[in-house]
Amino acid sequence: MRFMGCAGLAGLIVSCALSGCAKQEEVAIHAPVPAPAAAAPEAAPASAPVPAPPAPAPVEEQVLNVYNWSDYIAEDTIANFQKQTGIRVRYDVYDSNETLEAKLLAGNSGYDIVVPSGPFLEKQIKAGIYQPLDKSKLANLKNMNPEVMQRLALHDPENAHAVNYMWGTTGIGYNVDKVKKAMPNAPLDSWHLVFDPQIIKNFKSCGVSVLDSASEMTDMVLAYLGKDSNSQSPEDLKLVEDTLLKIRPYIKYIHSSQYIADLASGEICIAVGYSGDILQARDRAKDAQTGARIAYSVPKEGTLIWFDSMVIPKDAPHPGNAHLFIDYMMRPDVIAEVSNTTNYANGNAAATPLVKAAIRNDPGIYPPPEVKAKLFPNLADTEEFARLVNRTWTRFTTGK
Ligand code: N2P
Repeated sequence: MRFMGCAGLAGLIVSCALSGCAKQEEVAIHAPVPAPAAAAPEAAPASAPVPAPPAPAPVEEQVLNVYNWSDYIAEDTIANFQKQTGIRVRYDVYDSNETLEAKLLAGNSGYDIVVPSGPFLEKQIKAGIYQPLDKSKLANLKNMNPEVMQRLALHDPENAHAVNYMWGTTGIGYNVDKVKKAMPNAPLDSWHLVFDPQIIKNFKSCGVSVLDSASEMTDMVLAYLGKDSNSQSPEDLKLVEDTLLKIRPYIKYIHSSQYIADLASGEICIAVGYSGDILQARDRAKDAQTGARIAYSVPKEGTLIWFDSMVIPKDAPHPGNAHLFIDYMMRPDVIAEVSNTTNYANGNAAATPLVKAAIRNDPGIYPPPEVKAKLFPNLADTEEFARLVNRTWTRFTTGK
């Protein structure tokens, strides 16, 4: 598991939930700020009844616990929030919705802000684990892009709980030279590149990775097979499973964040991954001068468009600070810098002029209408279908 650098955020409170080192640090940072001592009541004559002193207003400690995707924030986003508010931030990362969900369902996560994708958000809202936003505390909501808000309302009616953080697509990252060498006429614009066993076998030795994301991978194989990507049919799922098992021998690993470093270094030559992560690999390769030329492709059969949104768990210990953070993240200058660093599009219309032209005009990041037409949303599966998908995924990951 890679995380958005403990090093990159030096000086901040960054614990490492995914590597199991969060606990000790949590103890240190969760020491509550002592509430102001209530004024001692005047000594009263023994006979008179003593009125109970008014309860002091609850004081929220100056702490915020954020759980976000890895490689998904600018270097100084958190540091600036800390500086401007005096609120100390503990920032943990995950690289799959399944990891986030397991943590939330276990209860008492201690997180104030989490960032699920649409279909997971939808299920989790229905399960009642998030609190409605207090919009009177979110003055910057006016900056949000109405089209993105509308898309999000499919998962969160009336945008009652969630504010978009970033959005993007899932597609294919590849090393231009290595892929060409392994197969000069490789179908770079098609899911055939990874899901057709006769084609993917050409890349076994240069290395192929896919996301460890059962629901997304299933949707993409359905698109490859020409089926409805949101099909809930067990027969269609059987075809997905057959396809996955046939390509399994040619997959180097199944992981949702390692591919950034490995594409950049040349360790692998193809990754099914998230748009911005793949473009981060491209930039890292340039910066480190590894010589790897990385490109991102949205397959012509179509792919997923997803929206990741900030929400506040019902049991969040610091909901007031969480609202401050969401409002801060809706500042155009703040969120534009996140896009400029991560190569993901944001849902903030007022931020667009502040996003670098190279990013704003990159069709892999802000897809033009003809690409958008090929994108489909990842809708929540029924419980029954989700169970079957998980079974398929176990067979694929174990190769049996
Ligand atoms: C960031 C990946 C976020 C996209 N590394 C997944 N929805």
